[in-house]
Amino acid sequence: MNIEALPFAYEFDIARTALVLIDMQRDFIEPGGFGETLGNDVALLEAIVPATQRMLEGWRQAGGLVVHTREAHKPDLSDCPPAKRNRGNPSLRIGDVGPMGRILVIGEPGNQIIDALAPVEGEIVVDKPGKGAFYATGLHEMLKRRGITHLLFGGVTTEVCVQTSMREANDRGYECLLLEDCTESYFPAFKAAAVEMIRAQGGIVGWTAPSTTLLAALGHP
Ligand code: TIU
Repeated sequence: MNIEALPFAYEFDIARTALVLIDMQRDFIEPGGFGETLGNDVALLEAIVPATQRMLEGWRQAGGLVVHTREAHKPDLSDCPPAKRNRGNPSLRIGDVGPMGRILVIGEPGNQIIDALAPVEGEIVVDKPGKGAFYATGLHEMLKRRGITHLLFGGVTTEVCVQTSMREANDRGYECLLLEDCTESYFPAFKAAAVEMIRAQGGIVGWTAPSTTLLAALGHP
């Protein structure tokens, strides 16, 4: 399959491509979670849910592999370096109890993927202690076993966990495309800059395209 993208056309085979949705969890998208404790307006992120849901449904119907990630730590926080927990001045730190349970802790209500994008059987769910999806997760091995060579990225936030994951994937040899309308930042200018820098210099990190282009190619106009 060949689709229009920037900086030039993107070619992929559905059987070798995974849709990777980064950290679409309540902690970042709903009030009372980690995103809000950092002082952010979470409403901005919620706006991408309908487009991301359409992309997810279209990709499932096409039979493509789906990977969901969650930024998540063990309950004893042994995988959360003090440098991460102590940074800045959030109203609640990782591991503290908030309105949706303990912040960024595996199994807590806030750590679940939002209902609209909930994983279904057969999809990969990765709990990641870092910003990147490949650090300390085994994701590369899981994808290699399935013959995956191409990754379509969506999720939050564009310049933090999405961009970090795309760069990690790029260094591991994947051909990466960012779905522009399925990703968002708490800072619109940072999203715009991240999208630009990913596709600059001949696609130094990868390609970008709107999900509507992908869905049209999959027969979902
Ligand atoms: N998932 C992710 O991007 N984690 C963050 O902490 N992002 C922020 O923008 N804070």
